[in-house]
Amino acid sequence: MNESYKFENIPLPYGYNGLEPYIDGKTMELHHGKHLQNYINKLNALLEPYPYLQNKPLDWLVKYAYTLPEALKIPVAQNAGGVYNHFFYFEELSDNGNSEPAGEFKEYLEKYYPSFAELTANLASAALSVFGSGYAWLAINRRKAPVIVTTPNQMTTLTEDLYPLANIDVWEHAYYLKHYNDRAGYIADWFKVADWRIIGERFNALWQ
Ligand code: MN3
Repeated sequence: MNESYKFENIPLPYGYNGLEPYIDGKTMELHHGKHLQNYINKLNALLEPYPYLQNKPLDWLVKYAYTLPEALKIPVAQNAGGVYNHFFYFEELSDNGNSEPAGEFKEYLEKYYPSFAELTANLASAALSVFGSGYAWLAINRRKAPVIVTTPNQMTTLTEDLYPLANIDVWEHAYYLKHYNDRAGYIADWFKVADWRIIGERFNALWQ
């Protein structure tokens, strides 16, 4: 996530219909083309009058938004968070079907979770527990242990010094057209399209 101003949307590595039947094409089209694009447009507009912020990478803006001038703090946190969280979310999904952790990532997780099913059950339970809009995350803490946490709205884990591996967007715009109020059904479907090979690459990149 080293991009900086002027931010542009990243094309999906799969078609809008690529995640069906788990996540429908219309939801993906609106989520990527409208919701994410709106965060990108707002972030660019916020940074446009501030050249000294235009070379800051996205993860810096997310992490240090609250050090910015008063008028920028909250809107930059919200919109940089919205861009970061969605780039992260769309990147980890794939049309290659279900997959599980492999290699060193699998061995690492096995030290902390008796089974992959237990990890996914805990992550699903966290996603279900989010009150209102937000995310559930699998992240790595400073002791290099995995943690499952939730964040409200467009907050990230970076401000907590937790390095994210995966996030489940549980804003209603992520699922309402297909799943209506059935968040649990959407979460189960998220696991059908989450690509643990990509999540494992994020894990590997943390130690380099
Ligand atoms: Mn979203």
